[in-house]
Amino acid sequence: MGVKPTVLKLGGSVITDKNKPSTANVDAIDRLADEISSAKVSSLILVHGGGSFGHPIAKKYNLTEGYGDPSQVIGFSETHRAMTKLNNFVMEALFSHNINAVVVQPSSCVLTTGGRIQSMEQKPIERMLDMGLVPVLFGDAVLDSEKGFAILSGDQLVSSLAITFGASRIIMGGDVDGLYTADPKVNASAKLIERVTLEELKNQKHEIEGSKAIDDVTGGMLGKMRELIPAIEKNIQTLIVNATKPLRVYKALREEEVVGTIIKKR
Ligand code: IP8
Repeated sequence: MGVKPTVLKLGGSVITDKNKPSTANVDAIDRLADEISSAKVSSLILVHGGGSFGHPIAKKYNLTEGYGDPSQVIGFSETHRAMTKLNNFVMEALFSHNINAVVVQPSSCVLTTGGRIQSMEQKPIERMLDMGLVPVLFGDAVLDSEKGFAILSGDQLVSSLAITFGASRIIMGGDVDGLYTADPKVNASAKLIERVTLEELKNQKHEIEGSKAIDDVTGGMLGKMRELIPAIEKNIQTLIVNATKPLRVYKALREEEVVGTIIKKR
């Protein structure tokens, strides 16, 4: 493989309206497609989350628990269908901004064991990258050798793709500016952490987890961090930016100075 790819995640909270079931934020998706197109990254893998498409349906059918009852099978199908609907919005926007994107559906090429990626069809993605195509993956319902099925998060995919394809960096586009010393909504003295090493983060994590007040806002972020640690440990620099704010993703892709949190191994 040639140039080391960049792995970009667009969070479900950015590309959907999390308060309205199955509602895409088409303006945000279009703006982000424009930013990705303008940034002209030479090798890119895109992953997006589920937001108000995948999550409510996966929850309704209790899919994270795995297969327990035949009535859940339709839930697998519906969750995947919801994700392909959301993916369509993303793909249309990418095409309209002249990005050579190709969908890679995780339900068809990833298997998990106990919810963790066990195997992923690697060759097609490798070839796509060589061809200058942009593979687009998303959090999805997948088949699991222990649980029957599982919900694979976009975050786990990001980490795994970055390691498998030797990514130079990961950019996580979410709905907050980055990691904070405390919950900025509760604690006025909370500060954005601009740079942090894995070691510092691990210590920090215990402090944060010990504080109940911070749980709500950082809970999701800590879950993300847990998934990203294996990639960061492999020296893949990770940057968290606020993708709801214009040009943050663009600047991150261009490696320009941008508000966010850079996480390095050391
Ligand atoms: O939003 C989960 O992906 P995430 C996708 O990245 C589904 O956690 C199917 C709920």
